[in-house]
Amino acid sequence: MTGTTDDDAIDAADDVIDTTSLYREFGDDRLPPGQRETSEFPVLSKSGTPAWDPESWEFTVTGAVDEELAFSWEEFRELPSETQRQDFHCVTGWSKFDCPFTGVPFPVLAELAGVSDDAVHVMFSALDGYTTDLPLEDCMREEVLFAWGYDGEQLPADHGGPLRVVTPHRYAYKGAKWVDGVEFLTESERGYWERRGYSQTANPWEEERYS
Ligand SMILES: Nc1nc2c(c(=O)[nH]1)N[C@H]1C(S)=C(S)[C@@H](COP(=O)(O)O)O[C@H]1N2
Ligand SMILES: [Mo]
Repeated sequence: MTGTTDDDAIDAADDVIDTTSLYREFGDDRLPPGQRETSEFPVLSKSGTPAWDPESWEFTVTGAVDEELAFSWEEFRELPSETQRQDFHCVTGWSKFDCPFTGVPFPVLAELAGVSDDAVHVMFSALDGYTTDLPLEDCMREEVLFAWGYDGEQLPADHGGPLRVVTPHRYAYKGAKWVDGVEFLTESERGYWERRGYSQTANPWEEERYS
């Protein structure tokens, strides 16, 4: 992992870590059951693409941590980042293979904040009012990225730029676009789609679509 600035977003794509074999942990096939592969990258948002201001944007880490953290956009971009080739599985039935995302692995942020022993769950929040939740152990993986880059460019706004979460081991609604906060919880809570009947665990290889 190397520190990066906006200028070397493209250089960061040079060393790509292939995480596409993580499916072997969950099933025999790279394509989860009931999914079809697409080369498109559809946009799925509950409402429109929110505006953001790099001057006032703030990302916070709160809740059951030793030290709550707040980052400006400039500070966040100085965190150690890496580029991974990842698969992306939408609960509506499409999967996109080999997505090159660049960003900060979840465990890096967790380490900086110091996660409390009684933390068991995580809630992500976003600029459009979206929230999504995951068990802590499903977040503490190198493949869960706070991604600011896609295919060597800044992440497009429709796909969650400036910053989104990606969760290649879970359906993609677990990855909050326009993420601006992560809260560590001592009890499980439900996010936007989880309150509306979607699965809390969302494992594509078990077809955990609804709860
Ligand atoms: N903030 C926010 N994040 C979100 C959503 C949303 O509406 N708002 N939609 C989710 C859903 S249902 C999916 S499938 C993916 C879609 O990401 P994409 O638009 O880049 O394909 O983002 C997820 N993250
Ligand atoms: Mo989705």
